[in-house]
Amino acid sequence: APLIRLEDYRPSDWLIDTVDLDIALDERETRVRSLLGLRPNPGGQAGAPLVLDGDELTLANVKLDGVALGAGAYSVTPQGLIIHAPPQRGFTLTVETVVNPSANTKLMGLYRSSNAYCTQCEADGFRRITYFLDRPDVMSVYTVRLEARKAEAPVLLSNGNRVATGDVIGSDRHFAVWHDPHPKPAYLFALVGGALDHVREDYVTAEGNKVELAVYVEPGKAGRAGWALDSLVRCMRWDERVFGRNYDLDVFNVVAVSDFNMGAMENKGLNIFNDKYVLADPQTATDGDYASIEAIIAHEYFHNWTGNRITCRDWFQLCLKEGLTVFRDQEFSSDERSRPVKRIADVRTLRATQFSEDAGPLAHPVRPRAYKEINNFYTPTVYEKGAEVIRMLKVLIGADAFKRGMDLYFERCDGTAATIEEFLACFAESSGQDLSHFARWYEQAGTPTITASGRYDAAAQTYTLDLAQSTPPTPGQPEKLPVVLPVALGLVGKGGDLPLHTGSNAYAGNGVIVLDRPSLSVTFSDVAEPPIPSLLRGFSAPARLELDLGDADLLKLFSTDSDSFNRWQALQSVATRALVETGSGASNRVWLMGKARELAAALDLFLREQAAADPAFAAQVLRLPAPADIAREIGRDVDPERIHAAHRSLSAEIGNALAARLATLREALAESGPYAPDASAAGQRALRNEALGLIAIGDPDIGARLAQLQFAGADNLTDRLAALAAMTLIPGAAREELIARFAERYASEPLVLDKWLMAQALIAEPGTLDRVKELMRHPAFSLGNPNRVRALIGGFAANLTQFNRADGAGYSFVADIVIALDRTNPQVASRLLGSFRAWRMLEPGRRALAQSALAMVSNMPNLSRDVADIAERALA
Ligand code: HT7
Ligand code: ZN
Repeated sequence: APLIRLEDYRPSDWLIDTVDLDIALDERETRVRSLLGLRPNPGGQAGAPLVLDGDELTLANVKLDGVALGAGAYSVTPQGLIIHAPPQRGFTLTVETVVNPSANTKLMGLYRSSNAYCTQCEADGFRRITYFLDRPDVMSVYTVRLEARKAEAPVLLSNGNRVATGDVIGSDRHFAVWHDPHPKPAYLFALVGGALDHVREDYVTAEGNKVELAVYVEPGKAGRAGWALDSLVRCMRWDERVFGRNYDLDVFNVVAVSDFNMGAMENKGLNIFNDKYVLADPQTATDGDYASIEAIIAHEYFHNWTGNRITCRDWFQLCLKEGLTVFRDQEFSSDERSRPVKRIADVRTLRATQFSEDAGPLAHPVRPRAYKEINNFYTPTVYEKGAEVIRMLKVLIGADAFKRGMDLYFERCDGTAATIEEFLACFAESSGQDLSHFARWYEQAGTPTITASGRYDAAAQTYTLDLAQSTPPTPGQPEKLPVVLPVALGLVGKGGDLPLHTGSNAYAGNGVIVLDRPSLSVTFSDVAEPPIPSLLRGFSAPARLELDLGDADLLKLFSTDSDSFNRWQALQSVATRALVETGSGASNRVWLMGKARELAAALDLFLREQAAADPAFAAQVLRLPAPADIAREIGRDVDPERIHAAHRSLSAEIGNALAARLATLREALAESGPYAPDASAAGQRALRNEALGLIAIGDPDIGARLAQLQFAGADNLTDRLAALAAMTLIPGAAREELIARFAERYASEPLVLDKWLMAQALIAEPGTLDRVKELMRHPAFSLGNPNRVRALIGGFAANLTQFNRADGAGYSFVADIVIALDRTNPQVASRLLGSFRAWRMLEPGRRALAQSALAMVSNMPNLSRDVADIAERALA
């Protein structure tokens, strides 16, 4: 496949001002008539042919200004339709194509999910519906007439406002016409047709416009759509209040479908969701699901301004909409819930997904410079690191200048397909700062390491902090330059934060040092006592921190730091160090037990004095770094079994040492009253269930008894699933029995059974591979549904010890599935192949086996572009 490069961007030679679509839905032969209003682009190349994109289409006929084109006037290729000598003026092109939605297993373009018709057009699925200039900088006004059998599809939805409906006289069919007045790129087009139930609510914007909101779901599931609708209303108000953004159509529809490649899609006025991120009730959704639904509903809604009104000039600018919109959804959730707890959860995700991507062969800049398959660039780097870049920008220029910059961006770029340069220019203007160095964050891949050490001079009453940065090489970028790192800090004395006085011009004045060069020293004066530095507060930059602080100082920060994030981080750092030492073989189990006792003592005090005040925070504190985090920290010659053993020993020792405290805590937190999904009740459950996990590792007998009791007595899925998860840690007949009971109870709930599949796929025991193979034959599993694949096979690929089995059987199994899946759904296959991203850091035996599994995939004939691209880059 050709490499597409940012530097080769050229404006389109043609523009499409209007699109009139007439779509007659049929399971196997959907007819699409498209009338395009075209004109030459003054910024393009005059006299150029018209090259329309197309993929797997059957062309029925093509007319120019209403006249059928002769055979020599156009060519059809597997990639599209070329009109050789179009008139150099405005004209219309009518193109009729036929597509087969039932045969579309790639879930891109028009496809069937359950019994409904739906579409997914980002990034390049529209060309699978009709021939088009399928690029984001071609923006058009759409009018869409949908027609279908009334019985099959009583609901017909598209973008914009509904302008007409009616019956097709003399037939069993009906139609609806939708008009979207906002010009948009083709990737935001959507349609839905089917027999769907819905819940609805009227909404009046801050500007006084009435909007009909609705959430559509499969028949019988409307009772589970309320939380999504409620979340929608709350995020709409929030966007008005915080970003001054009002909604701009008369309707806003959300549709949940059960076959979807990603989480959701922000099609203008018609968001289409993976039903996992819409459906919720206490019996079938966990607290985590409620939080994800709230966040993803908000994310897609926020795209209406950051993505739709202002879209991307080209796909290299993907972070312009995704990074910014993730930032916006994170802020919304922080305001709705607990800001520190949300930040901790986001940083855990960032480290687990983005830091590991950055450390391996698939590392790439937030704005990549080249790609073969854009669908492989919907990555944690573009999304999560992209959001971190916006967060740093806000810290660097301050909240006021950030707000003015956003306002300027909305005003200046509204209705355009914009670039990162145009975005940054708004903040340079609003802040008066030169952001050219900051812009390096978009170009340079890799996670910087900040090295910090401090010196106290008692006689001079000064404290000097030496900071340095370095970024390891990444593919295609062997040499790295310094980036702009805002380091939020405090100097913690016995009675709390000491005042910060310094003449250094690296100090921004708001508790932030700007480390924008290879190294710098900052001296603080009037420091009356030796402080403990608390650095990178709130995780002010997406970097690794190497700080020369002993465990005793870190444990002091854990108990006294005024920054909640760094309190949590301090304890994590002590645990990480202990696990890295033992997991890399540098220290033994006896040494680890000493560390476990130190950690347990600190945790005991914390739980006694503070857990009740903020259970959600306490739950985060109790959750140790995951084995995969430790593997990443070790970084080379990783032995997953040794890390797992260390992790288990540490958890067991802490669980044992805290057994009495954890039991008391669980009783104090016992559920009173019916389930409520709010953050406070969820925080209590989170703490109770973290405690259960630790108890179960420490004392399997007590753990099993508590888990069984909890399973039997729970009135909600969160507690039942936590009981199941605790039992998966304890091999034996009782575990198998609970697994069977869970499956019976939820036999008709695919989304719940996904969690059941995943819980089993994550069991860190040698029998898991056989169990997973067996589960592939379970009626709950299907290779055709992305959620099922992600739960069972994706879960297995995330199982550090079993995916990385010493005999390589885990690699071969996943590789075989990637190859099988590639024939039907290349996007899901290539994401699964991404599980190999950390193979180079493994010890030599596993490394060789992983490499040959990757090579086996890479050598398969007829691979999709998606899978070939990942295999090639992973092996490079
Ligand atoms: N913007 C959406 C991306 C998306 C997507 C991309 C490729 C293939 C399928 C897809 N479904 C959704 C999701 C979002 O970030 O909001
Ligand atoms: Zn998005």
